[in-house]
Amino acid sequence: MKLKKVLGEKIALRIKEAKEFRDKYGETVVSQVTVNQIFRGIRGVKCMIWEGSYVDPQKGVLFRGYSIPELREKLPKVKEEPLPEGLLYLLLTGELPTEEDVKEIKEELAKRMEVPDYAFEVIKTMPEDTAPMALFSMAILSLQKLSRFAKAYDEGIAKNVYWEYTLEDMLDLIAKLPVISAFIYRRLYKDAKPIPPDPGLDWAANLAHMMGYDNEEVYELMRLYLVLHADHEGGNVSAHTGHLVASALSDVYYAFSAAMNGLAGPLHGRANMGVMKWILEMKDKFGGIPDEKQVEEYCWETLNKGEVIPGYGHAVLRVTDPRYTAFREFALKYMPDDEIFKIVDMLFKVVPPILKQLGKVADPYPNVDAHSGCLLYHYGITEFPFYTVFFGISRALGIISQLVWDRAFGFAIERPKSVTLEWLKENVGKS
Ligand code: HAX
Repeated sequence: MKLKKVLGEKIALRIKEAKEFRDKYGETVVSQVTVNQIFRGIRGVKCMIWEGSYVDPQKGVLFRGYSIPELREKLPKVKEEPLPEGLLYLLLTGELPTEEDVKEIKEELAKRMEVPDYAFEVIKTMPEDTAPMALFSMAILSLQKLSRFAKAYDEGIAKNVYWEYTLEDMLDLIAKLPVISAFIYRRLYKDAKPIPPDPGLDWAANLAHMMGYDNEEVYELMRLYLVLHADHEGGNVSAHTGHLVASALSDVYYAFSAAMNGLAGPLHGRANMGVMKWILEMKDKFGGIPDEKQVEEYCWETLNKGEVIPGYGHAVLRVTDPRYTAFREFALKYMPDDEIFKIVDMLFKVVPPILKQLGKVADPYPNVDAHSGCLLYHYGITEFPFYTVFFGISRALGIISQLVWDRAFGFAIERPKSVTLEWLKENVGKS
């Protein structure tokens, strides 16, 4: 595999670079923690290496330094939207892929798509009203016995080859995610008959195909969707969870399944479902597309109930999320007259001034979740509890490629220090 060779060279260089840096600055302070940060999600404390992406409050996410518009332009494509296979190459190696590199990853994934029956049995055994994300996480965990890293570790391997087995696990698992997700989708919402993958299709288009959506526009949407959600640096709940669990040398299956449990939360990946539910309730309330005044009234009603406006705000961003903008461009091109898109667009105008008026919201602008759902809904994928699964499939690219780097860097098991309120009172209150 050329990918493995290139990555091996990059890793050797990067480890040397990191060592030299640590030799020089190892004891230098990077971040301090205030009492408020301890109580508010350790927000902003710099304490982790995450190579694939960085979120700039003003520019949004940068994947290995490339912005979303740059990626849409520079990554290899089938039609107009970038291929996630190319992004995976970039996330792992830091280099833009050639068409050949993408072809190699596409072929590797196609070879590894087969899912053992027991994973499907796990899904089938569960009640049909089980949350799709719970099924997704369980199915991933059920595959753990496939881990090549876990097997090799038990047999005894040197630390400097951990990353090679993690890379194999990564490709194995990423290849299978569309297959198990489509199986969950068809079991919960369609006739429960699985549609076999088409090895000629790319990873994203195959997902749409196996779900039952054979339409070039849906293929394009999936490519864009799976690229845009792939990574958002390391501190968000799912990424950090994956990194934390893997720091115990738990393999990719354990770590990514755990990450998905975090993604399922309403303040994280479930927000895309929350947005659609909220918009459809608004539409019902006003008996069709509301006007701007009604949208405003609905927003205040939500806020006065003590709820958040879903899809707005962000822990790091301070501008409209460029992923939102990319989806907006897609909607303007393919579905400018869609009713839900019109409401989404109205919210874009109405919500930021309202959130600014509240005075406490750090980022009054839309995040990716404010837009993603309406595109899926337009193509008939109306089962919005499933939307977080799409997010999860995509996030595998960012989280698991970092786990390969975690193993390459040989990071230690994570163990921050917790304290009691009494400790704080005694040690901080007295100073
Ligand atoms: N509506 C109403 N109030 C909001 C708000 C919103 N959309 N966003 C933030 N606030 C409130 C917070 O609840 C907080 O209020 P309290 O002090 O009373 O608790 C205050 O503004 C300050 O919060 P913040 O510093 O601006 O935001 P946080 O970093 O704490 O939280 C969140 C970031 C994304 C969790 C938050 O903006 C939110 O709840 N947004 C709505 C849900 C959402 O869209 N989540 C998806 C985010 C993207 C993502 O991770 N996707 O996976």
